[in-house]
Amino acid sequence: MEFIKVTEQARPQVALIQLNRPKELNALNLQLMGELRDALKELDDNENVRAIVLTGNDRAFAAGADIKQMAGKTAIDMLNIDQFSTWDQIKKTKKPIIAAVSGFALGGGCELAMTCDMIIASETAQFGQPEIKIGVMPGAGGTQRLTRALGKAKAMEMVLTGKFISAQEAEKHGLINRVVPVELYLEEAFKLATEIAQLSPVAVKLAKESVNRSYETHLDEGLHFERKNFYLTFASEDQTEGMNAFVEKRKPTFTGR
Ligand code: CO8
Repeated sequence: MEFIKVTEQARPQVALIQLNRPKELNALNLQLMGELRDALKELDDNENVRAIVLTGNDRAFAAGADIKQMAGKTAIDMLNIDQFSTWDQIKKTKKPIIAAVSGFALGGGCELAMTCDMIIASETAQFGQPEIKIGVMPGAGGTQRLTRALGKAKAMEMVLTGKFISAQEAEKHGLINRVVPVELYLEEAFKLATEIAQLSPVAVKLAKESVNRSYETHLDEGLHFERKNFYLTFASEDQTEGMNAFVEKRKPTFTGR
C-alpha cells in the first residue's frame, strides 16, 4: 500500500486506516481509492476486527478528488474509469467505520467522511463541497448525503457556493457526532470504536444495515427490513449470551456467532 497505512489492531479489535498523501493534503487519486477499497474488504473479512477508524492527519482528512489527475479527462474517460464502483464497494463494508476528521474534508474528502457511519471531528475540521468553484459538482454522494444531513437550504448553499462549514457548525446541524480538541479526535474515535467492538458483532452488523436502509427506502419498507433483522439476531449465540448475562447479572462475552 503506497497511499494508505493500515494497522490491524490499533486498539483491541479496532483497525486503523490512515490516508497517507500528506503533501497533497490526501487528495484521493485512483490508486489511493483502490487501496482503501481493498483494505476495507480485508478488514471486513477479518474476524479479529470489529470496528474500523479512518483518518487522515491533523491538517487534512482529504482535500477532495485529485484535481491534477482529473484535469485532462473527457466524459468518456471518466465513464470508462468508473471510479464510483470503488465507492459502491466501500459502501458495502458491513463493519462500522468511524471517520476521525481534522483539517480539510473537502469535495470527495467530505463525501468519504459522509460515507462512513459516524464522524468525530477536531475543532480545526472544515467540511465543504467546493467542486462548483472548479466548474463541476459533487459526484460521490455530496448532493444527496449533505442534503439528508443538513436539510435543503444549508446543503444547497454549500453546494452552490463551495463555502466550507466549521466542525462546530457541522455538529450543530447533525452532520457529525461531536467536536473535540485537535489532540483528542483520534483517541475519541478509538473510544467510540472500542465501545462498539465490545458488543455483539452480529447485532452491530444488522443494526448498521438497518439504519442505512432508512436512507434508501420509505418508512413501511424500512420498518419491515428492521423487523427481519431483529428476528435474525435471535438466531445468534450472542443474543442468548447477551440476555442470559443480563438475567445472571454478569458482563456478556460476545463472539460474533
Ligand atoms: N487535488 C490535487 N492536489 C491537491 C488537492 C486536490 N484536491 N488539494 C490540494 N492539493 C495539493 C496542492 O496542489 C498543493 O500541491 P503543490 O504543493 O504541489 O502545489 C498541496 O496539495 C497543498 O495545497 P495548497 O498549497 O493549495 O494548500 P493551502 O493550505 O493553500 O490550501 C486548500 C488548502 C484550500 C484545501 C486548497 O488546496 C484547495 O482548494 N484544494 C482543492 C479543494 C477542492 O476543490 N476539492 C474538490 C476536488 S473535486 C472533487 O472532490 C470531486 C469529487 C467527486 C468524485 C470523488 C472521487 C474521488
